[in-house]
Amino acid sequence: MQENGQKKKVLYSAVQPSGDLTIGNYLGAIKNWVDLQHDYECFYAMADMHAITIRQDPATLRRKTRELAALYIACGVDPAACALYVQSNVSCHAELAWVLNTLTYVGEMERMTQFKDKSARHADNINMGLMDYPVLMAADILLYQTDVVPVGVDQRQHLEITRDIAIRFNNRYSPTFTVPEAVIMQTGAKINSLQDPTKKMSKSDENPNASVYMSDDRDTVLRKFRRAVTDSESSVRFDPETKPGVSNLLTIYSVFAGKSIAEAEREFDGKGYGDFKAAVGEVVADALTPIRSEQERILADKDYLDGVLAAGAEKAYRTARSTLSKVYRKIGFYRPGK
Ligand code: ATP
Ligand code: LTN
Repeated sequence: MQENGQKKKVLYSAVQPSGDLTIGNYLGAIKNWVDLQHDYECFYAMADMHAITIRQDPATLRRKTRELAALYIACGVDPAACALYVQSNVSCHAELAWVLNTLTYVGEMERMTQFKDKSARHADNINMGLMDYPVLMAADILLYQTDVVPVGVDQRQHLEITRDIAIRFNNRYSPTFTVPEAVIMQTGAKINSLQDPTKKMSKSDENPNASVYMSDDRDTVLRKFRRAVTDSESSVRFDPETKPGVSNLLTIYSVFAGKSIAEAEREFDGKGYGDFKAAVGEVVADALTPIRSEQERILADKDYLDGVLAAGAEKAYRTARSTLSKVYRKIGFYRPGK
């Protein structure tokens, strides 16, 4: 409940526990979660069921899931205010996905950009799960009667199909699901690669110098920024068209330093790229160091972390099961004694 007695709106988001998170994931997703967590009723998941659509080593997946949970908390996600949980711990996700599959057409899934990209990158493993990825994502979101979903631009198409499926179900049966809205953040919505600044920074980039990972130590962060691709001029100016490298660095600097782009431009007026890149590296390293040590502290306290995840799953389950029971009733599944 809010102070004015109104029920808070529901916010849902998730990240896959595959690969190491980059500062792009942090600025595009987790940082926004922290900023929004007290204004909404929040559900934040580790999407391990989505992660297995690409082949994963079991021990690594388990470790990455815990590390991601600890990272969320280290970044400021408050487990007392939000339901922080592992997707596979709440069986309703798989159950609703099955039902929604019967309202989704194969042609719609074949047209999804991410499916086409990932099919090309993993041509030896184009499994049904990869194609069904958006339906599982729709189930995640719709189970919680979600109003808003903060994601990066790359997820916009999945949000559109989630809305279509919700509307389709509501029309075929009766109003059941809230139709969610995507919230795409402005600054930091897209952080680009340090090596090819026309391309998004991605945790699966093969060039380790292209991405700054949340787990990178100070020296690595400073080195990666020192090597970042810029241009042949020497003026620190924001102009994504003609100066993508410098503009990307200015964006990163402005969000980490909490300054506007204009302030950042003024600060580096007349300075060379060497000084500029060193300053960006410093501000990022200063922000990541305490997050990393906090993450290590949380990971060392297994009882605490397991307690948070068990409580999160229980809270999520209560809401999810209530939606799923309604769905089962509406589609005509028989329950003895009901
Ligand atoms: P992959 O490279 O494995 O596809 P990814 O780095 O794109 O992964 P996801 O797990 O697909 O990461 O995305 C998690 C969240 O982070 C999503 O909300 C996504 O939009 C956001 N995100 C990912 N990369 C960036 C980026 N470079 N800038 C801003 N947001 C990003
Ligand atoms: N596909 C998303 C992760 C994800 C998600 C969700 C995001 C799984 N389920 C529900 C928002 C809402 C990604 O970030 N790649």
